[in-house]
Amino acid sequence: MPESKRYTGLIEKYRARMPVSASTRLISLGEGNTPLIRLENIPATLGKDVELYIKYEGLNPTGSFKDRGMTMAVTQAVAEGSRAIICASTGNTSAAAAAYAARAGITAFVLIPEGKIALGKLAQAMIHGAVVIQIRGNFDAGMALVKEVAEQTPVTIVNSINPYRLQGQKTAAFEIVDALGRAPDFHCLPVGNAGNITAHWIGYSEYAGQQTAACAFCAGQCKYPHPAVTGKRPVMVGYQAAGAAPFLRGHMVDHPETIATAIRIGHPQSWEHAWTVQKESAGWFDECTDAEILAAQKLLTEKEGIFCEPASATSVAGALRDIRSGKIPQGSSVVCTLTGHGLKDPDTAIRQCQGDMLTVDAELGAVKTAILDNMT
Ligand code: AN7
Repeated sequence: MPESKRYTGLIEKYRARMPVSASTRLISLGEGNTPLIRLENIPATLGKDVELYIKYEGLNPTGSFKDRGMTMAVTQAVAEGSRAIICASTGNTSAAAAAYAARAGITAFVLIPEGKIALGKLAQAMIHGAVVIQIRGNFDAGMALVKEVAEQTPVTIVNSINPYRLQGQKTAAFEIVDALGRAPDFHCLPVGNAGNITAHWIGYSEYAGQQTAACAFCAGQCKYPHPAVTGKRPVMVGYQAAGAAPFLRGHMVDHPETIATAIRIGHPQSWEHAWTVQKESAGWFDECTDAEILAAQKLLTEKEGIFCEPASATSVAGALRDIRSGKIPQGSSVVCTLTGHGLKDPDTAIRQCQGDMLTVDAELGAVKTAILDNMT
């Protein structure tokens, strides 16, 4: 295949809209270019006429949307001569940081809350050779420590407070508009630190030829003024886990709790940006209980064949509720982002299915009975 046809990642794909120069060494693992899957079975059960799409970000190289931001943040860190990156993480950022640091040949330090990150993510951070520092505290405590330690040691922060992260993540919005030929009417996302909802808004705004106060790069004087691709921007809707829902409480939450450990965050780093997104897009925030989140995760796996981690299912749990109630009206096109792959958290998946497995003797009659008893 000619080299020019090979997909080589989102910076290369959207190079004219990314903060790189012709000579920048790109640190890429072929991230982005994820499928936009139209749901076929779930909408029929709602009795509502909506076009419902899933942006399946679990298909990125390390299994989450974090790769979009990390390719850009690590590319920039290397361009600046940094030898080490650092992040606090509920798991996915640490997995992405570990992989992209390995690719770049630099060191990744990751601070994770002890006992509160999903097994797959821990495996990733460890196998890629990151220096894993477990803290006896939650993500918010880790984030505060990372900010302090980065002032006293030569490390580059790659959490989403690093504006290059959002520049990478904005490409998800570009891909959606490129795939649909227009922006959707509604875009629903799970919200933790609110970096991703901010990044999507930056992307949609850029493609619409409009500026947003949420973009550090275009505040007042866009560094990347580009002709508009579409005039329209979606309504942005952010869903939080009920036990970790500062945007619903209207203030920071000190002891966040949810089974969706990826969004077990009480002090969102993009607090101001997210409110800007809500106002500029005329969107809203809402919350989902752990039971609703797990039910949406199971529904997607059983009815559509799509396996995401619990935090990701929050977007679908919330969207289905708002479609049912009519808050998202009939005739709308809706995109829900599934931020991470289901295999990230095998423990929670298996716990959801206790008793669902049959054990029989290794014998034809027993297997045949098991089949005939369970035909649907
Ligand atoms: C699967 O990895 O914050 O609102 O440290 O892993 O942009 O924070 C993860 C966040 C949603 C929330 N879904 O996104 C981390 C981390 C999944 C996630 C979010 C995360 P933001």
